[in-house]
Amino acid sequence: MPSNRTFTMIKPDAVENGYIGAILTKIIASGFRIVSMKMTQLSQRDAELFYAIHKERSFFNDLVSFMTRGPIVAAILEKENAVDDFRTLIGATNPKEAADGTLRKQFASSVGENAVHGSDSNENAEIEGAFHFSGREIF
Ligand code: IDP
Ligand code: MG
Repeated sequence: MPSNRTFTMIKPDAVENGYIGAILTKIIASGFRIVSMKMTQLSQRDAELFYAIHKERSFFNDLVSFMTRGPIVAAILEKENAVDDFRTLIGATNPKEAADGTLRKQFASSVGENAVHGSDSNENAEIEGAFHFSGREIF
C-alpha cells in the first residue's frame, strides 16, 4: 500500500451503537478518500491473527472476544500523511485521554471498547489492508 494510505476498522461497539454513518462522515470531512470498504465480522482466528502483536498482553482474550462479537466496517483510506493524520483524528487509545474533537472522544466508551482502529505505521497499514482486502477490492 502506498505511504499515503492507512487502514481502519469501525469496531463492534460503534456499529452496535449506530455510529457508522457519523464516523464515516467525520472521516470524509477530514479529507480522507475511501479506497476500499466492507462490513464484515472477524472470526476468532482472524482477530487472534490481526492482534497477534498483543497476544502476551493481559487484555488479549477480552480484545479478541470484543472484536468478534459483532460486525465491523473495515476500510482503506487515502490522504497525504494518512497514518499520522488518522491517528490524530481517532485520538488516544483510552477515550478518557482522547482530545476534544477526536473520534474516540466522541464515540468510544472505554480503553477496550474504543470505537475505531487506525494503523500505527505505513508497514502495518499495508499488512492490515491486505489482511482484509484482495487486490481487486482496492481502488
Ligand atoms: P491502539 O488501538 O490505539 O493502537 P493498541 O495499544 O494497539 O491501541 O491496542 C489495541 C487495542 O487493544 C486497543 O485499541 C483496545 O481496543 C485494546 N486495548 C489496548 N489497551 C488496552 C487495555 O489496557 N485494556 C483493555 N483493552 C486494551
Ligand atoms: Mg495499535
